[in-house]
Amino acid sequence: MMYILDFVFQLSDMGVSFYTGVPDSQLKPLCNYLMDEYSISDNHIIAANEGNAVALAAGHYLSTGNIPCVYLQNSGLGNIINPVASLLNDRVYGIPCIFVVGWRGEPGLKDEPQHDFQGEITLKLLDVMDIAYMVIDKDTNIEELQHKKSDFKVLLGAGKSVAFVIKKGGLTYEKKVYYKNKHTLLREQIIERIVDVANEDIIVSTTGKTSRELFEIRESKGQSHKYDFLTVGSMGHSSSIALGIALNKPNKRVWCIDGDGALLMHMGSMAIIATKSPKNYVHVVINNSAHESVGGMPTVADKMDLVQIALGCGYRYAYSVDKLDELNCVLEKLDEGPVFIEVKSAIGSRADLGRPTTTPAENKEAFMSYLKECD
Ligand SMILES: Cc1ncc(C[n+]2csc(CCOP(=O)(O)OP(=O)(O)O)c2C)c(N)n1
Repeated sequence: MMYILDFVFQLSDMGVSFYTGVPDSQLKPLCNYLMDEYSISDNHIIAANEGNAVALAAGHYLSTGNIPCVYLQNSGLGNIINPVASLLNDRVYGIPCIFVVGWRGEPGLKDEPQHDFQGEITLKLLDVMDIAYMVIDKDTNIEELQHKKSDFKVLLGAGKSVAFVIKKGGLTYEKKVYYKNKHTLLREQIIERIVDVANEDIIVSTTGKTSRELFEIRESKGQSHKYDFLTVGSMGHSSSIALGIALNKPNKRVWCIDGDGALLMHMGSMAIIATKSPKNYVHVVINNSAHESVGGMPTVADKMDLVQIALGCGYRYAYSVDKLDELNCVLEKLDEGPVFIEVKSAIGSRADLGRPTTTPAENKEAFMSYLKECD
């Protein structure tokens, strides 16, 4: 187990003064330390997605000559492959970067199904990307890290990238960091309202606690899960999954319940949804301006006008609400889609929130059978 200050001291000895990435629950000690130490500033930027973080890091290197650090959950490795292979790689520009990767689904440890395969291929992906790595677990000590550092410095000097892969409990930071905003509506309340209005409509929910809460709301109401597709992985892609369904089931209303972090991650999808213009499409974004599911680190969604963006893309109607009665008002007069609804919400969730007790395969089967009935 490595104390975060010792870890970042070693990073700074390797030349790092700039951090960017996408938060991860396993990297909470690093993310919380960075928020505590730098907040969002010239030294630390939370990116929209991991690929963006790599590009931002490349720009930092090009303009300063300093080695940047990109942090991510291993789920984000797919998002970095393109800029690693075609920008950083030493057969292209040879831009060195230090990655810190949270290893969810590490072999031998029980984790959620969406982390299983990703966990198994994590080190292989780094090998394929020609990124040398060191795994840090709860037994790794500072001497081992110092030893590895000298190899890494040689690689970085040759324009190659390196990674620290952090197993569960690999890093520690004793300080608790609290994230809050000024809104009061709870995500669970918002989802429950949508479930009530949606009735037998189709719902596609985003990654993280949104899908967990939707699952538990169905359980508590004694309702079937067949109406819902839980996007347990694949952050940022719920709205496109919902689009694919809406186009093929034009007689059924399709709801996407999105998060602001997920929306930002692949925001180009909004343009495609709006220009395909399915009348049966409702896009709800629960905006807590945070990556709440992985600890509450901020997004930039409180500094954006999502309604203007939706209208600019071509959604037929767009609303922003932050109270239950306003949400009810919008839901009662739902018109032809595509409709966009931003619901501003508090950061937080129940401490005893569970996880889906059915498998993704069971979810898919029940969902597809239901969709068959929906013609
Ligand atoms: C590609 C990818 N990067 C990072 C993650 C880790 N992750 C899971 S949920 C989440 C935060 C989602 O934030 P948001 O969409 O705003 O929803 P909230 O958690 O606030 O409800 C993150 C970063 C992931 N699953 N996939």
